[in-house]
Amino acid sequence: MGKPADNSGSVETIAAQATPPGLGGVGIIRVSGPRTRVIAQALLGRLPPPRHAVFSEFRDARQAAIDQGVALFFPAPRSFTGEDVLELHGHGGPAVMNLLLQRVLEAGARLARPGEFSERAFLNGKLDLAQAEAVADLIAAASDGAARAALRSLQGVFSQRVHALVETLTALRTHIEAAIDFPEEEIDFLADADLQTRCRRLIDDIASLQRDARHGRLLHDGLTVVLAGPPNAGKSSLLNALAQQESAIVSPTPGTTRDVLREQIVIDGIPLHVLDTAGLRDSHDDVEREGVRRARAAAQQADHVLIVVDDSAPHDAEVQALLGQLPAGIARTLVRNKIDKTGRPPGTIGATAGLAVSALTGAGLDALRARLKDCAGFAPSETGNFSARRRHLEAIERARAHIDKGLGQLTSRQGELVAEELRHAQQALGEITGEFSPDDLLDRIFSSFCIGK
Ligand SMILES: Nc1nc2c(ncn2[C@@H]2O[C@H](COP(=O)(O)OP(=O)(O)OP(=O)(O)O)[C@@H](O)[C@H]2O)c(=O)[nH]1
Ligand SMILES: [Mg+2]
Repeated sequence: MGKPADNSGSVETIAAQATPPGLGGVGIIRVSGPRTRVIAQALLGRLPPPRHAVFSEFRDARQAAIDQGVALFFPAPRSFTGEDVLELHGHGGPAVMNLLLQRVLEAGARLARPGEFSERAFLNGKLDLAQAEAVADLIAAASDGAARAALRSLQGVFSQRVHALVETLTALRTHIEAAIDFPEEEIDFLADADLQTRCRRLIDDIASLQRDARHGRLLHDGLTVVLAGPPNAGKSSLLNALAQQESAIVSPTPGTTRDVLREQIVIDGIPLHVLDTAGLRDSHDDVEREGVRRARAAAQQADHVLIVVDDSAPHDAEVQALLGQLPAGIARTLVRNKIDKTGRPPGTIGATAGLAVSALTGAGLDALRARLKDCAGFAPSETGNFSARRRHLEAIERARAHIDKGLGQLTSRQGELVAEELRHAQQALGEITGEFSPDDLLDRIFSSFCIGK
């Protein structure tokens, strides 16, 4: 964690337009840092009382009015950044906003870098890292669900879950470390039934956090769906049918698609990235071989793989091979296409949970859309979601791997190794909230924000 920025004389005062550029009824310039009061004096002729809207002229260096509007002063530490903050609400035109910003810079501020306000809020302990990211995610949210989830993360729902898990981990570690300090009792300690119960709870808790975070990430990023399967099965036709446009080339020649093609589709407000790939087969053609390699790589990265087969042709060997290569965590659905040829009824097929469709006639596509939506775990009435990012998921995955490894060592009574793994798990979780954060991580996160955030 960084030190409070306002304790150091070297902290610069930053300013930026907080509202989007362009024309608007109101435009806001935000200022934060130790020179905020001086700047307020210079432009307004006085310091507004804390947290009270004051109508005022905003004046240039020669005391001529640039604009008039509302000024708001938030003294440290009760502000978004934790520093002195001034907001000038003027008229939202590019020329007037530019004049006002130039005047603030001339009075002692410098232009803020992208995300710098949020970064200061984080460094001053106003928000943790996951919450700061939620600010950006709330602003960028493309759907109602994503916005609601981001707000819940901003309010700390995600962070609290992480903290609770870190607390459980700490308690467990303390217990195990105590056992290590008394080696003659270690065996008994580690065999303790209570300890076993706590370990199981820890595993359950991290699994549930991982599930919810995955869901939160999907709300934010959308679901990546990969169409894979043997050549000529109708993958490209399905992409076109789902996207409702002729994006991919369709032809009766097997091996038509070589590059990975990507289309964004929206189902009930949920963004899906659908990827069409080359048909999987052994080929002597270099280009096609590269296409097949890319197809396999895309399937490995998917949230959901649609294994598309031609219902009128044998396909078991290819399907088994593809299934064998998919990592366990990736959802998959067998899609039997071309049922217009076989006469199979559209929709869900018995207990095998496959789906029967025809890209040609559109039969069964509604069921396919519904399946994709269900698999994403989206329920319109759900209220418990929080937003999460890929970075958070990776941290949770790492933590889970350490926990699994550590608890595995518990059975062989290796207390020190267990404690070490739990410490790593704790550190991985700490990266989510920013308790442990490599410097470059902060740069990477905040530089992706917009200026003025
Ligand atoms: N009858 C019927 N033909 C289909 C259907 N879907 C695709 N086809 C035909 O099957 C052939 C192959 O379709 P594509 O969509 O190119 O198949 P693909 O899986 O992308 O093939 P590759 O890119 O070569 O791997 C084309 O002639 C399509 O018109 C369907 O539902 N019914
Ligand atoms: Mg194709």
